[in-house]
Amino acid sequence: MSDIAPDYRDYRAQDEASLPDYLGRLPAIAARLGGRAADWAVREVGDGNLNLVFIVEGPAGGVAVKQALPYVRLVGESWPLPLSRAHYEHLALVEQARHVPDLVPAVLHYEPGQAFIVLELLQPHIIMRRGMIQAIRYPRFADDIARFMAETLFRTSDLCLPAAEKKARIAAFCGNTALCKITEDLIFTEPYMVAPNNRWTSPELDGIAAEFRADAELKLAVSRLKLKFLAAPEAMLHGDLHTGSVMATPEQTKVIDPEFAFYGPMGFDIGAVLANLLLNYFSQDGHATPEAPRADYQDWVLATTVEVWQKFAAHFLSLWRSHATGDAYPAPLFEDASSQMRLEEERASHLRRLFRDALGFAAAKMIRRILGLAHNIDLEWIEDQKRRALCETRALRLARELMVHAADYPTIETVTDAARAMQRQSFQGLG
Ligand code: SR1
Ligand code: MG
Repeated sequence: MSDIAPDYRDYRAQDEASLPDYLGRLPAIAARLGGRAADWAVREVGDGNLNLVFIVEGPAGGVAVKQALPYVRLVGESWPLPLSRAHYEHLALVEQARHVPDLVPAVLHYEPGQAFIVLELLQPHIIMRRGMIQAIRYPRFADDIARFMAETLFRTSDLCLPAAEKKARIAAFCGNTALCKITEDLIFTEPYMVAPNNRWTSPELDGIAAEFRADAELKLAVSRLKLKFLAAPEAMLHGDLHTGSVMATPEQTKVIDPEFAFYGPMGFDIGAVLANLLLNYFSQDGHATPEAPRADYQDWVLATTVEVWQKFAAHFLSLWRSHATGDAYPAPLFEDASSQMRLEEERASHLRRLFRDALGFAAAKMIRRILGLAHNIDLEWIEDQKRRALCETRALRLARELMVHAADYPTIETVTDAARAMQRQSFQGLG
């Protein structure tokens, strides 16, 4: 593994006109598309915050091309961002494919100097967040995302890897500092201070935003989480594991976009999934109509939230029992029956700590999507501003509670019960 990012001297941002020529020079890609480059249909479809994404279709098939831009797309050229994020994304995709090849898109080609990756075209998958806004159910999701997290987190941790190998992998991702800095600022810092990037539903949320900025307990809790994010390289993280980083059909789940990958605390990825399910849960009230109520769908979202954690914990524990080949908890120390029993208790208590971390990170991710720069369309697409503010207030109130009192929520069911109770709350002037 190398941490040396490519040379970008010949980089040029592609557009719909230039891309076919470029791809035409790649024999395997040209064969996959079929016909002549001039006949390929190219659409730029990127709707994320950072990159260009093209869908290219020819007579024989299609591909997706993701290219990094030298700046943050959401903001523009005033916010430069290194092209090297494509290098880290590629490294992460390759690593993930070793453990869960069926849950990530196949990499068909990587062009280091152009910061682009050609990927299998996922059809008829859609971004799961968009599907959830339409109340589409994803019966495979809990199983799949639980396996994705358990496999990628366990197998890149000290529970599975020898120390020297683990350190080499940490080093390989060390240079992804600009992407980590986005997380450090936008998730753990700015929502709790006056910052030009922040925005929220105003004036309805002005009061709660000010309250959070003055809330010492909350700021200490989020700072503890930030320290963990900065200083706990437990495993290779996806780094941005929200429902916009999942392409799904009811039958299949694919995790995309690991450009924020680095070695960090496991709870960060798990918390991202829990947070985005909870945010969607609270947003449903804003999408419901008398003709199409969403209560049943909300039940599905919370049942899925419970399953995600439970299936993750079961899969992670089973890997730990069967594949503990790392330098942590050395096997010779735990050969006798009594030590083995204690080790099993230790595993359970480790999972309890991990759950607590995950709740804190989930809370931080809920708050940043409502008070920080980058919001979720689950909530943003609620047109009635007062209704949106009500959904957001419920999410913020639950998040504050989870972040400050994580220890009071020992099981995932206590969290979903609290979400249900919060969903019944009304707040003066909202709704
Ligand atoms: C400036 S980038 C904002 C957000 O977009 C990505 O999806 C990450 O979540 C990042 O924090
Ligand atoms: Mg992304």
